[in-house]
Amino acid sequence: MTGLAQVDYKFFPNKEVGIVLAPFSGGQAKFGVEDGPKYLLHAGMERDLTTLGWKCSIVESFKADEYDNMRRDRKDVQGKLRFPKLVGCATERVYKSVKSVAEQGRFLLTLGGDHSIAIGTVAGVLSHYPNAGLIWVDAHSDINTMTGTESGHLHGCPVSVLMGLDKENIPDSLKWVPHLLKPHKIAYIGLREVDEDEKRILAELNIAAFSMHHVDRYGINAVVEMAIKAVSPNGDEPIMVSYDVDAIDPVYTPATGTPVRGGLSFREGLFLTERIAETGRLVALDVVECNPHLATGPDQAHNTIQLGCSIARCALGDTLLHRKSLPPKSNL
Ligand SMILES: [Mn+2]
Repeated sequence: MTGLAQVDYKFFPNKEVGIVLAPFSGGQAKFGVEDGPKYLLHAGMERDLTTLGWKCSIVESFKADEYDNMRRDRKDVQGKLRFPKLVGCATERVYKSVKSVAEQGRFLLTLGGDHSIAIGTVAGVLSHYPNAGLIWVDAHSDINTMTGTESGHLHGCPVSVLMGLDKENIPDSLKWVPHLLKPHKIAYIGLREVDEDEKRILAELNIAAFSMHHVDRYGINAVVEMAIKAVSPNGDEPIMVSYDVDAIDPVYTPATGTPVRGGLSFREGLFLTERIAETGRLVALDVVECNPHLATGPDQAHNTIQLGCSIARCALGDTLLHRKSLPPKSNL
């Protein structure tokens, strides 16, 4: 149920949200994820956010078919990397859209697209909010370097590009990316399929990484508190969430490119979003990797898209009850 948002957003007193569309699939091999934004909007996202009291504006970074020719260019490879020019072009346009929406003082909701688009969103958000912390909700750590990547798909590399790891091997097409993300300003939630080289990087850089093991051991509430604390130790910094729907168990979000069993439950996936929103410091959310065309059974596309919409609603202040329904603090 959606009613008026029950959260005060300290950075957005006017409650304006820019919905940035990033219909892009060039960071991985499967077509269809470029239709994510269209399906999410069709499912009523704008209407729901309006009900929550937000003024919505839609910003198209580019059209879904704009990169079709480049997407089919088999020569766009560099070493192991696939489609580096395409990813460089598209993510730079996402970056420009995100930066301008941030400068207008609007909450940033970016709809992907595959997770390579976060190169643009995170760079744009950190350009405007240099002290923002980033919470990366994902089954994968997406921190493969240009030489460490096994698949060569750039949706597995955005975090390393944003940090400028393995800098000398970053292709020219991604040279525009400012290396604004520091290892102590990111925390992961939901990890369960991490390459060996990535495990080494996470350990060496001492990155706050909460896998499903930690969710099992401490519970989602403790994990989300630790993640918030890790990326915003002063308790007043802006927070961005980059949410790959594959963090949630494929029972609930089956229509995604790289599903991994053993993920967050439906409620864990939404609770962490509600809790981060409750800080009043959330400034940006990505919802990525919804691929309605990968559904293999009835309701699979619908369920995945609906959960994508729910994540956005929770981020923008939807709650299960009215705030005043909470018992007084002394009774908690
Ligand atoms: Mn991802």
